[in-house]
Amino acid sequence: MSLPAGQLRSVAVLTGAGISAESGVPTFRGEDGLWRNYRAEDLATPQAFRRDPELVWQWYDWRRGLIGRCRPNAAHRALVEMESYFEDFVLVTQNVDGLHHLAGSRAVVELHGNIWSLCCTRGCRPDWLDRTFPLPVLPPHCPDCGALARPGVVWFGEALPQAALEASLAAARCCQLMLVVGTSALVHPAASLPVVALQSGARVVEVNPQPTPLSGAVDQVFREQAAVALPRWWRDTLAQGNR
Ligand code: BV8
Ligand code: ZN
Repeated sequence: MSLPAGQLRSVAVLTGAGISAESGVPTFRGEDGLWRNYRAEDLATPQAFRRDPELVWQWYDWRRGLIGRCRPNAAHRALVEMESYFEDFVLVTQNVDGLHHLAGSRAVVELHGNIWSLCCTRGCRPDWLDRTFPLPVLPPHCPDCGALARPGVVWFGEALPQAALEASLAAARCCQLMLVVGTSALVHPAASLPVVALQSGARVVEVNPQPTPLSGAVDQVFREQAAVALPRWWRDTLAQGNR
C-alpha cells in the first residue's frame, strides 16, 4: 500500500541490537556476540541467575562497561528527528542499552527492559537506575533490604512488561509505516510485531545488511547498515513527505 505524498502520519519503529552495532555495542548473534564462549540464551535466564548470580552479574557488568562507553549513532539520531516530524510516532526497542534515550528519543517502548536498571529480588522497592561501571560489588544487593539485586531486563522465559507489550501491539496495529531496523527477527514476541503491522495493512520496511525470516514478507528492504541507510532515507524521502 502506498500513501500519496504528505499523507504519512503514523510511523512505528522496531529496533534490535543491529541499530547499536555502529555505536560499538556487540550484537547478540553476530560473531562478536559471544562472551567467554557463553551464548546470551545461556546467561539471560532466571535459571542461570539462580544457579550462579555472580557469573550472570559479571556478564552484565562487562556489557554495562562496554555500553557505557558507547554513544548513539546517526541511525539513532534520525529516529529522534522522525519523532518530532510525524504526528504519531512510536519507537519500540528490544535493546536494553538505553542509546535511544541517550540520543533524545522520548516515545520509546523498552520491550526487554534496560541494562542500567536494577531490581530488588525481594521486590521491597521500585526498580532503580544505577549507571556506575564497573559496579563496586558483584553481585549487587538491594540498598534497602540487602536482598540480591538483579538486572532490570526481561530474561528468556520471562513475560514482557504488560504495558510495553500492549503499547507495541497497538502501535503495530495502527501505524501506516513500520521500520524494522537491526533485528534478526528471531526473538518473540517482538518478532511478531512486523507481522501484525503487515496484517493491519501497514507498509513494512526492513533495514539490515543481512536477510532475516521477515525479509520475504516486507514491502521494501535496505540491505545496508542502519547508520547509512536510515539517515539517507529519512532525509531524501520521508522528510519530503514520500515513502
Ligand atoms: C516470552 C534482554 C513467554 C536480556 C532479551 C514464540 C512465541 C513466544 C516466545 C517464544 C517463541 N519461541 C521461543 C520463545 C521463547 C523466547 C524466544 O523468542 N527465544 C528465541 C531465541 C527463539 N522468548 C522469550 O523467552 C520471551 N518471553 O516469550 O515469555 C511468557 C509469557 C507469560 C509468562 C511467562 C513467559 C522473552 C524474550 C526476551 C529475552 N531478552 N534481552 C539481555 O539483553 O541481556 S532478548 C535479546 O535478543 C536482546 O534483547 C536482543 O535485542 C534480542 C533480539 O536480538 P536482536 O536485537 O535481533 O539482535 P541479534 O544479534 O539477534 O541480531 C542483530 C541483527 O542486526 C542481525 O540481523 C544483523 O544482521 C543486524 N545488524 C548487524 N549490524 C547492523 C545490523 N542491522 C543494521 N545495521 C547494522 N550496522
Ligand atoms: Zn529490597
